[in-house]
Amino acid sequence: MAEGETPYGAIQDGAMLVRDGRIAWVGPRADLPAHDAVETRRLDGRWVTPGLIDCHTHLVFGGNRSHEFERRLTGVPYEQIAREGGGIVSTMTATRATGEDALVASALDRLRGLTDTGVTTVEIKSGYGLDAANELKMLRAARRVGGEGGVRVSTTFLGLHALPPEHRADRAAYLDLMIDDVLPAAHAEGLVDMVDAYCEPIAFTREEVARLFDRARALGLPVKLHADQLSNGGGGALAAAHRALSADHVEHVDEAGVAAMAAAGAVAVLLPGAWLMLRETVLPPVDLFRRHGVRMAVATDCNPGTSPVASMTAALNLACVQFRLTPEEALVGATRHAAAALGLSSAAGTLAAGKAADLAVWNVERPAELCYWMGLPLLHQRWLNGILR
Ligand code: DI6
Ligand code: FE
Repeated sequence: MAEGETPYGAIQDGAMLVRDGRIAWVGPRADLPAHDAVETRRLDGRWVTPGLIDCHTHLVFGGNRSHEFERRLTGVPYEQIAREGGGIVSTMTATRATGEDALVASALDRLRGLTDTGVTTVEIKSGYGLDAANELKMLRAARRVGGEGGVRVSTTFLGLHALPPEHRADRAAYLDLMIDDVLPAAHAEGLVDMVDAYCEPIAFTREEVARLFDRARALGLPVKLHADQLSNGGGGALAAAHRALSADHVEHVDEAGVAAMAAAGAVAVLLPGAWLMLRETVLPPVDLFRRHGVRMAVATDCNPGTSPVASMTAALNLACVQFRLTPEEALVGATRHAAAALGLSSAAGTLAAGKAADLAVWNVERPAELCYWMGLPLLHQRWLNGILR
C-alpha cells in the first residue's frame, strides 16, 4: 500500500527498492527501474503496509490496576477511584518503586503485543513518576525500549498527568517544579520529543496546561493534549490555539473545537480502547472530523488504568466497530495520520521514496482483514529501517 488514488492507495503486483534503510522506489513491478540489488526478497503476493504507528501509549509503568478493573466492573466510576487516591496515583506509587531496568523489561513485554501486530513506531509518555527523578527515569526507560525493542520510539513528557499526594496542599509548587525544572532538565538530557498534558476536571486546567505549553514552545518542543475525554473542557480548542500536533481522545469536543482543530491542522487521535474499557457511551464526533477535514489517527493508549490494550489490530477493530471508521480510514489513521500526530510525516507513515523502510508484511487477502480479525496473528514480517526484525 502506498500513497495514491486507488482504495487504500493499493498497488497490485507491486515492487519496492530499499537502500540504506529507506525506500528508494515503490510502484508496480512492471515499472521497476533497472537496479543492482544485492538481495532480493519475494513476498509471494502478500500485502505490505507501512509499519503501523501507535501514536499514543503509556507503555512504561510499574504494576497494574486489575484491582481497580474489578471495582469498576461493579459500577464504581473511574473518576471516583481517582479522587480516592487510586487511579494514576496508584500507578505512580508502583512506578516510583520500580527500577529503570524492570520498567524497561515490563514495557518490552507489552511492546511485543504491539510489534506482533505490525507496529514499527511507538510513542511513549512519562507521567507516572510525577517527581523529577521518576519522570526522568521513565523517559530514560522509554528511550531504551526503542533501542532494545526494535522499534522507533517518540517520547512525550507528561508531567501534568496527575497531582502527586505530596503536592496536594501546594499545587502551584508542583506546576513550578514540572514546568520550570523537570521539563527543561529532561529536554537538556535529550529525553523529550513532545509535551503532553491531561486536561480534565480530575487533572489540570486549561490555564495550567497553557503555561506548560508556553514553556514547551520556548524550548522548541511540539505539544499534544489529552483533550475532552471525560467532559467538554475546551481541550480541542486549547490544543489548536497552541498549534498542537494532535488532540487525543476528543469524545466530547464540540463543533467549535473541531473547527479550530481543522484550522490548526491538529490530528484527532482516537483511542477506542480507553472508550471501551471505561464503558463510555459518547462517541467521538467522527462525522464532524470528516466534514471539517480533521485527520483522524487511531492508537492503543496502552496504559494500566483506562486502556490495557497492547494490540494495534485490536485498536483498528474497535475504531471500525465502535467508532464507525471505515477500514481504510482506520489504516490511514494507524499509518499516515499517526505519523503526522508525532511530527514524523516526512520520515514515516507511507510507502514513498525517501521515507524509512518501515514495513509490515501481512498474511491477509484484503487490507480490510487488518481491521476485521480480532486476535488472529496476521503478521508475516516486520522491517525497521530496511532491517528484518
Ligand atoms: N490516558 C490517560 O493518560 C488517562 N486516561 C487516558 O486515556 C489516565 C490513564 C490512567 O488511568 O492511568
Ligand atoms: Fe493516554
